[in-house]
Amino acid sequence: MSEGMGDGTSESSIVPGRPIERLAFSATVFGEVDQGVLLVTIDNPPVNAAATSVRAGLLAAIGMTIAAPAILAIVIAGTGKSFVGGADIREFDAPPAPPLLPDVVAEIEACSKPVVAAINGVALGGGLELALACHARIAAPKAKLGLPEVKLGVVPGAGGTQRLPRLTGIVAAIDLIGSGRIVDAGAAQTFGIVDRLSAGDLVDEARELALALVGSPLRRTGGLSVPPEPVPAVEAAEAKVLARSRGQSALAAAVRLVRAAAETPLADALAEERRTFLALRASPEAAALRYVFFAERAAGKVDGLDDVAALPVSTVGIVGLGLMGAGIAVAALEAGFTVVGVESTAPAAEAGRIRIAGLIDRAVKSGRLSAADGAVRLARLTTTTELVGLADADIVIEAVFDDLEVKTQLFQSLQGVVRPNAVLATNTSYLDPDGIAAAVDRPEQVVGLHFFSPANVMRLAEVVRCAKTSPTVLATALSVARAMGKLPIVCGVTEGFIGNRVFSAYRRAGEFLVEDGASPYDVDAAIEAFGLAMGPFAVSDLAGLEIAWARRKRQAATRDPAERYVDFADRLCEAGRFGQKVGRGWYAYVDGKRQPDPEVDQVVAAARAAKGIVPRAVAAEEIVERLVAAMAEEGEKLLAAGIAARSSDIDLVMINGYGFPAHKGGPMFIAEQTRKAARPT
Ligand code: 3H9
Repeated sequence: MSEGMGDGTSESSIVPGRPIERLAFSATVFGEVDQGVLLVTIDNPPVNAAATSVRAGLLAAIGMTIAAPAILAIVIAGTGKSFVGGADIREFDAPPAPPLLPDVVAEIEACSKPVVAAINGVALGGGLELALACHARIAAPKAKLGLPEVKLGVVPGAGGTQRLPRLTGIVAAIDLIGSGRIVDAGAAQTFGIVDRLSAGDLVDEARELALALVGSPLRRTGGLSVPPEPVPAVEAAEAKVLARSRGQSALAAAVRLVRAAAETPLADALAEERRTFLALRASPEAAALRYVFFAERAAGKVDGLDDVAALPVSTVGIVGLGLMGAGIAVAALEAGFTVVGVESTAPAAEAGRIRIAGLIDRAVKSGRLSAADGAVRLARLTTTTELVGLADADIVIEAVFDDLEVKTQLFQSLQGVVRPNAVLATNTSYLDPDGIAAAVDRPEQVVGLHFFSPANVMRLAEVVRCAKTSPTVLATALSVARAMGKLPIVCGVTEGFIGNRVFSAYRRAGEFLVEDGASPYDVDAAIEAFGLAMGPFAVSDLAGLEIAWARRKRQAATRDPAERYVDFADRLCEAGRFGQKVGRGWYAYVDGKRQPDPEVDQVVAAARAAKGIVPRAVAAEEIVERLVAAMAEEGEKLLAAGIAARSSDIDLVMINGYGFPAHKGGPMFIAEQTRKAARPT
């Protein structure tokens, strides 16, 4: 290998038609000339992020190509599963270091010789921007492409907002950049992002394509005009993105920049894109989203599982096909598992099958799934009333009524039916899974797998490591949850696990605020303006007030009399105000729409008066601060008790299970930022 890092090799060693030794343009970018084409390979594991050495290497490769008459064209490819996974996110906390990606991209586009991107795997963010600047793009069928920058609180910063719409049109670009969604190579071709899909050897085909372009005028994406589209379609695409923004700035900025592509000269629009990118990159919103990105990767690293392999799973048994069980079944079918659903009676089994088919049908009708794929999924489902139908299951997930006796009896019956190494997972929300495990002969096979409703949609799954759960069983539960598209978070045993414990503390804090003087409506409005989809009182109405009421009654005998206790929720339940399903709870529901109810204000006022509390005005900032602080305090208790492994796991639970806005980082993140800000510098 040449040691000539940074400048490749000397021109004299290049002989057309004959491969030469491997060149090193930098520590991560290598080259090889074959048939007059320089194949530039990016090798920067794990995802070939466009770190400084990659950018420097690419620039050196372009420089050498321009200077070497024997090189006719360039092909750029990545090693491993990635083309380029984007800018190096780890560099975002420091000032940008030259060479800058926009400059590298500009050099590629301006190159006098054809440059072809051979997109072998993921081409995301800056990786796709690099490809967009090439003169042609050929992708492996398994490649995935996208500009997911908004998910990190930024906009594409290396020309993506200007070059993508020149290929796809403004409407599609607003959709793709505004959602940050990733598409497969076939869809990318339909959008006009890639010119062709490789049918055989990607690099050979890219080389042929590059040679075919030699001598013809090059198609520079930045030089294309944006295809005209009807204004209403553009406005509709914009409105769709903005509706999802929940107070984030990156989405609106992305839309504004894409629209500018049709109206502003390229150089000016690129300068504006760069300014916007840099400003957003330094924003608290982007810092929070970067934290969330790395938090998700950290959550996958579970203590004690380093060298533990998951058991192979092909058949998933689900006992109980109500709303939760059906949602779990749909997610399992989507993951490719064979599913055996068990219900207690034939009509219930049939109702379960219809519910599952209905959910799949909804996905087909919305266009998210083809009818053929829907049929394939449904064909992998059987429903039965016999537990013996679970004899082949590798894992059984129970989603029956949340009652300890019902669940323990079920697990005892299951152990006589399933294979000795089958995993037994309970979806309990509040019961003690150790109690369930204690009732079976092989407690090491028992694990908690707590899904959130609707289970086919919600991304969170709490994976509960019981006292005796074996590492293999835990690894298997994690791998099944991941296959089902979930973000599994491991936690220990406590009532309500991570999420419901933190949520209860938050709801209690909401009630304290109301007792102090805020109205439930003030509390909901403040936290909704902060970014949660629904405040605690609206959520209680949706879930039904009677569940928490029953729990409070259970706990009454053991409650510390010195503990602050607010009883107006009890009064509401006594008045039959069980929430949305009965049309009255914290709110009144008129034609399905929630509205404040003076009767609730009266109940609250009476409760305050009984305690001699004179209500005071509570500002929205105080409401948000106290609600978030209550979550973080409960989180600290979970960490201290070893229920959660790291504070970022708690944030992920609240973001993915309870609608905490990801761009705020989570309650633990906010508490840490507040502590940092208070520390003397
Ligand atoms: C951008 O490009 C801005 C530009 O527009 C403008 C520039 C001027 N950087 O997810 P995995 C690490 S913004 C650094 O488990 P997978 C990750 O932390 C960027 N590190 O693998 C993990 O490390 P560890 C736009 C990165 O196979 C390891 O790689 N790009 C980056 O399931 C494996 O990650 C994106 O937003 C990165 N860009 O999925 C793409 N990406 O082993 C973000 C990953 O130490 N990345 N790492 O825990 C992804 O979506 C996925 O990682 C990917 C691979 C699909 C690439």
